[in-house]
Amino acid sequence: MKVRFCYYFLLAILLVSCDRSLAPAPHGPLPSERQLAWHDLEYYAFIHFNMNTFTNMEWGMGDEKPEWFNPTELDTRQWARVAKEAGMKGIIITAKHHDGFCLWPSAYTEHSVKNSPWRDGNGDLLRELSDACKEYGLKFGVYLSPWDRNHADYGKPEYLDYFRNQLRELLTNYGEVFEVWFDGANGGTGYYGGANENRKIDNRTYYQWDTVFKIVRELQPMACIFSDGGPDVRWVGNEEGWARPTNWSLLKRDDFAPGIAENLEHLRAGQEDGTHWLPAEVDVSIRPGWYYHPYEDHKVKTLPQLLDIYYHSVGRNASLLLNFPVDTRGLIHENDVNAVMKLAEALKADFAHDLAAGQKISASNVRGNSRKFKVENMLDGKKETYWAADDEVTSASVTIEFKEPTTFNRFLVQEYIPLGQRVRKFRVEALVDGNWQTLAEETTIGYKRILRLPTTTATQIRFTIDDAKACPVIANLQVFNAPKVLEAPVVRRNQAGDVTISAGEEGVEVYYTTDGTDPGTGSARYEGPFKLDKKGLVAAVAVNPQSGETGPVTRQEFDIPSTQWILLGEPGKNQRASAPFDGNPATSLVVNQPLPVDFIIDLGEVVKLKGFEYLPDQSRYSAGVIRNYEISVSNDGRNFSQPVSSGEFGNIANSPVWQRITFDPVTARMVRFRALSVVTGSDRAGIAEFNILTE
Ligand code: FUL
Repeated sequence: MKVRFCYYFLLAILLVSCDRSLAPAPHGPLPSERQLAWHDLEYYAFIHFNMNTFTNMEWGMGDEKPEWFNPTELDTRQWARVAKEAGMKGIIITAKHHDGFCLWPSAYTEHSVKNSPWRDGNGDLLRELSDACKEYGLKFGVYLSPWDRNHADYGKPEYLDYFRNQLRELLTNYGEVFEVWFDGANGGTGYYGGANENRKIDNRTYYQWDTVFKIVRELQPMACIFSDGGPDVRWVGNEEGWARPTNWSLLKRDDFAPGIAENLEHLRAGQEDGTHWLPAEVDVSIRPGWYYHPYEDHKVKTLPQLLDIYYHSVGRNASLLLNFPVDTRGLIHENDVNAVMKLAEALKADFAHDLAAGQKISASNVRGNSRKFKVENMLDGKKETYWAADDEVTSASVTIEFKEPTTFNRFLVQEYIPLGQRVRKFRVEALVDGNWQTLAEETTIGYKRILRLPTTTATQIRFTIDDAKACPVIANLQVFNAPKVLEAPVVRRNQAGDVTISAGEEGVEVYYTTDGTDPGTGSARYEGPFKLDKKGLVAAVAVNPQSGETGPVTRQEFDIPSTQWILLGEPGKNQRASAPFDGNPATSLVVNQPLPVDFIIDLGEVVKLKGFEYLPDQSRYSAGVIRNYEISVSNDGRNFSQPVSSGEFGNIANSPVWQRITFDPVTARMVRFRALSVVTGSDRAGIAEFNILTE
């Protein structure tokens, strides 16, 4: 009996030790509980709102007066509503930026809202925002700039107490904080309590980061700490809105420190052999600047740009921290609201219907043939269940068989990251008319990877992991058919008279007319540039070839082409002399000459002029924006008429958009566009585009 018992006991032990249904062992650095919670957020808002909003700056010097901070309609509930409706999960606010002004009545400085006229000095913006976040079910996070250009002690050990005290205030008084944001900009010129000097610090040692991190852990154990090198969330190495397609949530963390971003490439792609779990956060503003500037009201990112940002961040194993530069009223500007809502709608449509759900799925290997790790786990919508392969298997295929031919263009896959990031290389293929076609060959997956694929109709889809650091563990797989983005096409004509039309989305067809009629699928289909060497109107529309759906129509008028035009005189000697006539708003001619500056254009023929159009430089910090102008004409380029038009481009500093001026018709061959003055902050005159209007 005893022998028998021993026999069964040993057999049981043997079976358990061979039981392939045991979960795979974790591989490599693993995410902490707080990092796992953070991964789930994916998309949240940044708000840059502080003293810079009122000084129209990006970085204040620290000598600003608290009285200047005076929002007239501040409403943090509007911010929270917008973030919530946009599908975001939280808000991080610039509690203190580099200029040192505090949005909360800190007990440790006078440089705060308590000395501002806002709410008669009784306001606490962090209180209002944290309350609004609670009301709307959003997480709340704080940006506390280590660099403080206001504080007299910055650079000395005394400042560290101040900094830590402020951190304690932020982490004690406003409920749960999900992320603490430490920016990398550190040390330099500043006001520093009136010293007005340049103070350099050693980023690695000055702040004694370990002590700072301990405070965060003590007061907010679930808060993730962001900086160039974490320790919980890393900067992605650019502020343009993208991570690399290969993106490991791993980094050799000890090689990095806040403010020391020596190797941007590693921040962008992570490190396969990283020593710590350190996922990337993509921070980017919905406008060119982080802070509000009225002159950027027309520079809010477009839907195609925002979609690219989403797919290049959330779609590449990073989170997306999208910034709203709240305006001087204290509201998210209407243009920004429209843009982010368009993005929300588009994302909703992209992921509306999972085509993989409920389909037949099989795998080349299932761990221990166990039900626990069955391949169907990838389709069950639960993040705790996953498909896993046997330990020795580092390449495997999963095939989905559709009940009927199915059209798709998005592929979404997620590793089960509590066990580590494993996949090095994978591929997606489709069975189209009986033949396997490769749609994508990619590298890492991580928490989430979303591929934008060419629209394909197939009976099967095959996901193959070609290489992994350890057996694959995949939690989720989804397939979608995202509708085409049908934006109003951009129609341009270059100096040669060639018209190009772009719809900003692959796989969309464009139709156009040149006779003023409405464009549609019955009109000419745009296949490439075409000539328009006279006055004309191009009307264009984008069409989804699958559904026949059409987008908004663009109607672009063109006057006589600039083919013969020559810029005479000094500005004409500049190499970019053709930039004002090249039909490309992204190129400009900016002239380094004292005002007034004359731009004399020989049109090459005598025309009847009745006006002109001017577009100033469109780069982030618009250069040479002309405010006051004068137009004269001539037939020989030497003797010019009295001005046929002169005046001011109203509000051009704040709104550097197309200006259209008309005047009584006059016949001439030469036009002199004289820049009399430029907007404040500019000492040069420039032109991105110049058109004339003829009778
Ligand atoms: C940068 C800062 O210097 C900017 O002003 C902004 O706050 C951005 C998010 O981080 O490095």
